Order: sequence, then C-alpha cells, then structure tokens
Amino acid sequence: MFYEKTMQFINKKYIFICSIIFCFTFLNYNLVKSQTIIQNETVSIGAIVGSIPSVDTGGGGGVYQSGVRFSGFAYPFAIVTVQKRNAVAQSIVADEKGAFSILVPETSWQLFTLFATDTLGRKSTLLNFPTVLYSGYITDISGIRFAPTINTDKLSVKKGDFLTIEGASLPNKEVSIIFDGPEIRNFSLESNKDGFYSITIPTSFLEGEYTLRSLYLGDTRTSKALKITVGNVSMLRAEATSNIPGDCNFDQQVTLVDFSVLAFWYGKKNPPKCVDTNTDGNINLIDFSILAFYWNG
Ligand SMILES: [Ca+2]
Ligand SMILES: [Ca+2]
Repeated sequence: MFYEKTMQFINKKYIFICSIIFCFTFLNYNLVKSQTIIQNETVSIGAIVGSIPSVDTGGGGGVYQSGVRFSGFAYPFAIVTVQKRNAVAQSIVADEKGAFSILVPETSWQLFTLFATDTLGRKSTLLNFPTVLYSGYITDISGIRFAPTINTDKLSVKKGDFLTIEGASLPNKEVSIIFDGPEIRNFSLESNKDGFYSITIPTSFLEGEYTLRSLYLGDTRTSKALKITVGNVSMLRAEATSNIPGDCNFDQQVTLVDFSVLAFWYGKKNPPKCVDTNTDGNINLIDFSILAFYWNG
C-alpha cells in the first residue's frame, strides 16, 4: 500500500516536471519563432498551449480546445467581424482606443476574413488570413491594423463647389487623403480624440474622374477606394444609413451582432445612434424590446 502510494506520488511529480519542461521548451521555441516572423511582417503569429479551458470529453481527463485569436487596432467602438467561408463567425466591439481582441474556436484550416465597421456604418477594406490550426493550440495573430474608413458627402462635384471627405481612424493620428486621377493630389490632417477625421476642400483646382483613398501617414494600407467626378454637376452621395432601428452593422438585418453591440452600450454614456432605438438618449430595456421587434436572426 505504502509502495503504491509512493509510486503514484512519484508518477504525479514526474508528470508535473515533464509538463513544465515541455511548456518551457514550447514557449521558448515560439519566442524564437515569433522573433523571426515579426522582422518583416505586419502581424506576428505565435501559439500558446491551453489558453482556452480544457474540455472533458468523457473520462479521458479532457483535451484543450483549439482556436485562433486576432488582435490589433481598428477604430474607437468599431465592430470588428471575423468571417470564415463567407459566413459571419464572430464580432466584437473595439474599445475607446480602437483596440480589439477576438478568440474564434476552430479546429482546422480556415481562410479567415476580418473587417471593421465604424460607428457610422463605414466599412474597412477586408483583411484575409489563411490559417492552419493545430489541435490543442491557440494561434495568436496580433498586430493587425485596419486602414481608416472613408466617405464623401458628394458623388460628383461641380467644379469649384466644396467636397467633404471624412472617416474613422485611430484617435489623434495623421491621415493622408489621396486623389488619384488626371493628376495626384495629397491632403494631410489629424484625426480628433474620438477617432474621426473630416476635411472640406474647394474643387476649383480639380477636374475629371478621381479615385479617393485614405491611409495613415507612413503606412501603405489604404481605405476602400471611392470614385468621385469633378465636372458640371454636384450630386449628394446617398448616406450609408440604415432605416432599421438597432441595425448597427448596417447589413439591413437585426441579428446577434446587433444584439451584442446594444449589450455593450447598455448603461453607458454617449452611445451611437443605432443602439438608441427610441432616440431618448438612454440605453435600457426599451431599446432591447424594439430590437427584438425587428429581430430576424
Ligand atoms: Ca445588423
Ligand atoms: Ca433608448
């Protein structure tokens, strides 16, 4: 009896020591691996064993779940969406500085697509991440950054009229707006503390068709491209607003994504217009009930 207990103790101790050695070796390996990857890439990739709680699969003592965690910066309170195979996988609201971190449980190879929707419904460009996942591991993809969003008040501008260009970005960042057309023109400005930028320019020195993009100063990633014509007539661009109360990601549906955005703002000050479904300035149960009325998730 004493012998058996001693052996059990030794075995447990042995397993414990082996686990520590394994973890150290693994982390050390990934440290080296990450260092080599970070050099030339905009994102870093690593893996950590057992960051998701283990699941008991029925007497086997449990196995670690697998998954991928995406983290980085979008815009303050933007909705960051991770899609796989063109279906919505998961969404999260970025914090007031635009930082986000989202964990997607998954077990196999996937092409993940990320995009951010700012609080006025403007969308970022898509970022694709083909990712191989290993059973029991969390793959960390960090350092993700989205270029600013962009929109204009007009689709076409009568030469000499004013054109307003605006979008969302990280707070207090220098943003460049590029006009690419008969000639190339650049404008620079700084976003405000809430992560919005806006500039109104006269178009007397422009003529013809232009493609507009915005980007952070010194960066290469650009916003979506917008076409604008400077010529004989001014025409307002239809605003990207939704008529459905509570539709915060502006996809013309009220689903779990919108519910999670409303839940995020519950009881908080200065919510975006889309979550305050009865426009009384408060986010409370009334807003949830209106959301439920329009529910089609
Ligand atoms: Ca929606
Ligand atoms: Ca309300």
